[in-house]
Amino acid sequence: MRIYVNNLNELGDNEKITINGWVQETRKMKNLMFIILRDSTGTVQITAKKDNLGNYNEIYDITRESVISVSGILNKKSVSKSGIEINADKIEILSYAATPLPMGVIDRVSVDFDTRLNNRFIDLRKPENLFIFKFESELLFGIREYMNNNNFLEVHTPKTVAAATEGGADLFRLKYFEKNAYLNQSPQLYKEILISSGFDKVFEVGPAFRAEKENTVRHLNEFTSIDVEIAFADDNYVMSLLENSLVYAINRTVKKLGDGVSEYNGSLKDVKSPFPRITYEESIDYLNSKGFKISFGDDFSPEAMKTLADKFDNFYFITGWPADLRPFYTMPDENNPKLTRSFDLQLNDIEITSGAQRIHDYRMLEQNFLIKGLNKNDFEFYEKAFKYGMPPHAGWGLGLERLVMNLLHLSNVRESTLFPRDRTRLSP
Ligand code: AMO
Repeated sequence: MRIYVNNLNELGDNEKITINGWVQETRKMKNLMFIILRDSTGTVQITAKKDNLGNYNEIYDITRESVISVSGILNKKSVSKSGIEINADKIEILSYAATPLPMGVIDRVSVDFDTRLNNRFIDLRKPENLFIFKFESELLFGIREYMNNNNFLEVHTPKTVAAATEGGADLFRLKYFEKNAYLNQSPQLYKEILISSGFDKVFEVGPAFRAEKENTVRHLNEFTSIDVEIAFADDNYVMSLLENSLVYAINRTVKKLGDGVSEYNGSLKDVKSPFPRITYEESIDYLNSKGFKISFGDDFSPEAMKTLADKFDNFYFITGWPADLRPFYTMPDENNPKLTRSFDLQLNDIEITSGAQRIHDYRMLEQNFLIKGLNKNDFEFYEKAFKYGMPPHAGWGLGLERLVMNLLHLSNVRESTLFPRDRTRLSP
């Protein structure tokens, strides 16, 4: 059993242990030195005495961020800050860190974001950055658990595809032997095909690619999409599923990670469903009452979204979007064909989910290809699945990085992306 820093409290005083990690800091006297060792769970002070260590001289010159393995005796009555230290009787150097470091891990001097991303391997050693991805992992686990408890099938659809999902623009093209192919923008068409296959409730977590040129704090060119599609469901049904799965996953994560979460967002423990709803048309009325000049059919600017967000504490839905602003597969509203049975879930001023009830009648779908100026031949593989028995269905797509960014109050979606892909960045 490996021992981690956060296990030390549970162990007995004077117990003999071995622990591994990075040399975060050293403080040296002549025959005595202190090493702050860091692992993925925290830091602990190592006391290294010349008398106890055959390789003391070597250890004395150890560089910051080198990797070591320490065996010694646990002292739980230490005068160090944490009250715990390890008196080393053996320190093995597993890997030397070169100097100077490209950037520090705990240094107070701040480096610019590009330097951080260029040296992401070391930037992620900062506990506060590691925490973002612990949070993401727990959150996603909670969503998966919720879906699993509700009999969803987790599926994996292709990312190299022949047709555009979300309309013609924003596609990364690639050569696929003799053919032209694209990186998929969304599993949309495939998750719908699986509904015709009788899979009933599917969900997928996978990469989605968008060749959007916008270089903003909320746009990535590759992001992680959590997608859901359900047979015999409408827009209201999948909105409930969305709010309930999010509340479940957030509560579970807050319970597991505790105070760490509060440091980023103190109000996360208060998130409750159902989330408030406002229609697109009500949003326009509200915004125009605040001095905006928005007409039916306009999308909302970032400034308008900020004003609207002030009306709500947390998550809220904007429902009933105009057909002109939604993709071809969106079900029109039977009471007003200019509108659709669609929604966005907002968190603060940022859209984190889009969803809708879908068209399931292939004649209606064909009509929509025409309206949207799409070539129906490109979608033959998709349309075919609608001709031989397609249930009514609905679903949504949720951007994982945007969700984490907003829940933890981060100012840039790149902070919640391990290795971001944006307009100018393709490495690391
Ligand atoms: P949409 O295109 O709105 O809908 O995408 C769904 C969600 O994915 C996230 N997202 C992004 N995140 C980071 N960078 C981007 N460039 C980016 N683009 C989208 C957002 C967004 O809300 N097929 C539909 C979903 C559906 O109806 O099921 C779709 O892809 O969080």
